[in-house]
Parts: sequence; structure tokens; C-alpha cells
Amino acid sequence: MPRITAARVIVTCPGRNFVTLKIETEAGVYGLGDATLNGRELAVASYLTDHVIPCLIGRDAHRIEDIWQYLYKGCYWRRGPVTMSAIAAVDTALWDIKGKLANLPLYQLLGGASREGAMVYGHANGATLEATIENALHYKRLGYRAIRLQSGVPGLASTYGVSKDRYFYEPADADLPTENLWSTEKYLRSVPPLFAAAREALGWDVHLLHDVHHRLTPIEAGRLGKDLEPYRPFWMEDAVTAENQDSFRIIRQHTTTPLAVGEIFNSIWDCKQLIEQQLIDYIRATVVHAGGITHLRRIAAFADMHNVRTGCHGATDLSPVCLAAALHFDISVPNFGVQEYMRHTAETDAIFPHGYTFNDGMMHPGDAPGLGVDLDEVLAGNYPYQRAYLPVNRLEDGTLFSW
Ligand code: KDG
Ligand code: MG
Repeated sequence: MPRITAARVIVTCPGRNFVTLKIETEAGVYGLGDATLNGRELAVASYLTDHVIPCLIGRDAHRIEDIWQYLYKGCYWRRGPVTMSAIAAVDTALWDIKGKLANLPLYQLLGGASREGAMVYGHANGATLEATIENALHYKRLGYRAIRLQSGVPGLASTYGVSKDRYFYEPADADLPTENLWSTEKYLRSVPPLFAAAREALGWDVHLLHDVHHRLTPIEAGRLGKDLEPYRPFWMEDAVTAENQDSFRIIRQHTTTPLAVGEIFNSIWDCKQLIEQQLIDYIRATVVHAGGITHLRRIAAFADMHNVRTGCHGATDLSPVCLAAALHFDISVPNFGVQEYMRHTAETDAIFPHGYTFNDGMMHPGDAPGLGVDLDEVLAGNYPYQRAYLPVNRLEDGTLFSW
């Protein structure tokens, strides 16, 4: 059996922080797992180093399900983003090892390919409507079949989804949280004209998406969904916060715009009501924050029974290790919907050499054994951890709000 001989956490910051778990076996084969939790990276690093790794040494790396159950049930304190990201990292690294030992790319162990590639969506954004449309045209020229539109809101100095850099977006950009100002009224006025202009400029053969980022009430979300219906959005994401999931029923009563949620979910229990009651169309949970490939496959199977498709989170704070794992999952599950794809910087790509490719709006994980992604530890060592926070959001009168 491939006994686990060592495991360690590598934290690197090539412009943003990534936490990676490396598990080594006596067979000489190692596996990688992403454990990055944006803004709370060291909590997961400590959870792994201080509490999980001592329990792994000597175990059979092939027993992925048993190790998953051991870490989930065995710790008593089930669920939560820190615990589930740590379990995800172990799970992903073990699948990587299994693939390498079998000499097969991971998707072959997950039942093989259900499709030739995973359709991805890119992020078009800009400070103004015009700049966003220009950026969306750029994505269309690159071959994207699905494009997310986020624009600056007239009257607000900054908002979620609008990047300072032309090509890369990194919201966790300060060593203490920056503060944005928010107005729901101004925002609600700005999105329908953006979609109207996008359909005018891009036509109808491209999917258009939008992320509300948890900032509306159910009735406001119902109104936005209804206003966007003429432009046939692919989805409206995180229209409301998802703690009170009855909110989605109210949105459903008012609009046929498809709903996506779940990037901050970490367990199938977060998804249960929404999926079971068919209150959503896409589930956004992904490998790193939802317990790894083992748990995400369980979520996808449950979703498939209820006409819900997958739409894995793929922002830049999810490392190339997570993106590779997500792509293996995407091309294997029957109910795949779309994969988010925000390109990493050249520095990040150099630290994590990978085999996944983008072509004609689709991505493929490649056919290297395991995940098909590596970590250059020497290069990673040149970029030490830097504390970085996501912004907070306030209403114009100073009330703290959802970002
Ligand atoms: O760390 C937070 C980001 O991952 C999140 O804000 C990105 O909402 C997001 C998205 O849809 O990519
Ligand atoms: Mg989002």
C-alpha cells in the first residue's frame, strides 16, 4: 500500500496568497491539494499542520473515502470553511496520488470524460458601461462562449467585480480591509442597460452572466431578474445571501432568470434545501471550499436528481491546483453547466506548472497522470505570505453591508 510518509503546507504569495498541501508516500509519489481560503489563509494552514497532518502519517493513501470520513466525522466539529478547506486539500492530494499510481488522468478515475471540454466563462468588467462592453468584445474575440459582465455603478466610487488592472482582478488587495460604498438603487438602475448594450454589441450567440454578490433582498432580486429577462442571462449569481434559503422561493415567484449560488458553501447540507426544492439552477460549490472531489461529486449527484447543474467557482483566489481538480470534475460529471475561469498571473502559472488548456471557449485538464499540476517549491519560496483582506461594504449612511 502507498503509505503516507510526510505532508506539509506551502504558503506562497505571487501577488496573492495560496496555501497548498503536499502529501508524500513511500512509493515516492506525491499529491497536491489547494487549501486557500481568501483572507483567512493561515487558519487553514494551521488546521492542516497542527491538527490534520499528524493523523495522516502512516495511513494508506489509497483509502480516500475512509480518510475523508475520518477527518469529517472524526473531528466532531463538522463543516465550516476552515475544516472543509483542509479536508478538501487532503482529498485532492490523495486523488492526485491515486491518479499518478494508476498512471491515469484523474477524470478517468471519475468515470471518464462525459464531454470534450468544459465551457468556461471569463470576466468582462470596466469602470463604465462602455469599458465593460469593450472588455466583453475582447473576451468574445478570444473565443469565450460565456462572459460575465460586471460594471462600475454610476455614483459609486468602487464596487465588487471591477478591476484596477485591465486583465487581472484581485479584490484581496490591502493588509487591512478597504471600504466600499454601496447604493442598491444606483446599482439596480445600472445593470439592465449594461445587458441591453451587451446584447446589442455581442449578439445572442454568447452566454451572459452576472454576479450580484449577495447584495439584494429577495424582492429586489426578483425585480432585477425580471428586468434582465429580455436579455436572456445564463444566470444571476448570489442574488441574495443564502443563510435563509426561503429567500430563493420569493425570487423564483417573480422571475424565470436562472439562479446560481454556492461559492461560499462548504457542505452538501448548505445545498440541501435549495437543490431539493429546485430553488436554484446552478450550484457553485467547488473543490477547495466544499470538501474536495469526493464531497463535490456527492453534491453533483444530488443536484442531478433535481435538475440542478454545476457551475464551479473559479476566481483567482482558487489556485491552479483547484482549477485542475475542478476541470477533471467538470468533464466527468453528467450535469455539468459551466466553469468559472479567471486567468492567473504569469508568476502564479510559473509556480504551478500545469497541463490544462483553453481553446475556443472550452478548457481541458490534460492527460497527465493525476491532476496534471505541480508546484515549484523553490520559486514559491521567493514569494512569502503577505496579509491581505477582502474589502468591506457600507451603505452611503455608514451602515455595514454585504460586500
Ligand atoms: O475570495 C472571494 C472571491 O472568490 C469572490 O468574491 C469571487 O464572487 C466571486 C466570483 O464569482 O468569482
Ligand atoms: Mg461570485
